[in-house]
Amino acid sequence: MVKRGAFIVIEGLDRSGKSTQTSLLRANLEAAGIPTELIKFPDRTTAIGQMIDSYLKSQSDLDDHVIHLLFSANRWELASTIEKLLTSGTTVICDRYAFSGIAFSASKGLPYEWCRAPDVSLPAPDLALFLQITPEAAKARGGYGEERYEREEMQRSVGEIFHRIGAEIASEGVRWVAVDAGHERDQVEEDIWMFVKPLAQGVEGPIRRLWP
Ligand code: FDM
Ligand code: MG
Repeated sequence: MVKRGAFIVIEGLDRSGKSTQTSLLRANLEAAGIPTELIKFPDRTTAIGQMIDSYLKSQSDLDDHVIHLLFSANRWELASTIEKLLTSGTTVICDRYAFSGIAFSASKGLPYEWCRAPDVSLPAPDLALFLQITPEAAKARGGYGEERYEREEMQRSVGEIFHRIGAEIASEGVRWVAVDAGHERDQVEEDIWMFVKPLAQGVEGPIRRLWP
């Protein structure tokens, strides 16, 4: 049976080391000879992505429902690209995905079920890694930036909703693994590699869909 590429999602709070670790993971996969593509959500380069960027920088204001739908639309813009890559045998790493979509919008008070709806039938990851860090440790790493949502209270409630998502999707059959991101960079890199390595040679079976 021909194998397809693995779909790996990395989630976490701000300052949890997502960008560093997604780059290290890509380098490790490439060093192992695995064709790999790294996609970051939001993808701020598209027309929708530019609206999201302007909102995050507080250069524009949008209704909470509207920005939620734009984040989801931004994933839909890339969904067929992700599918093509996976089918052609490329491993895809996403830095944030639909789980961030729910965690951040539900933190603002939008109903959890409503937040899940627009992402129904997007490609589902074969593995979701959650980089776990306390808001205190994240803050100690140099503080949050200037963008919307980069505040301790917000990060705390986002973290709580991520836990709910993790429990829920694990019971639905998506592999959700929490990695302790409070460790040294090399240790976190090694822990992530331990989970990804078994998938690196490809995955059998069709691409699954959210929410399984
Ligand atoms: N974010 C990200 C959301 O609110 N919804 C989403 O669907 C996604 C993908 O955007 F605060 C939030 C999370 C974060 C902000 O993300 C920008 P980066 O990773 O800091 O660029
Ligand atoms: Mg950020």
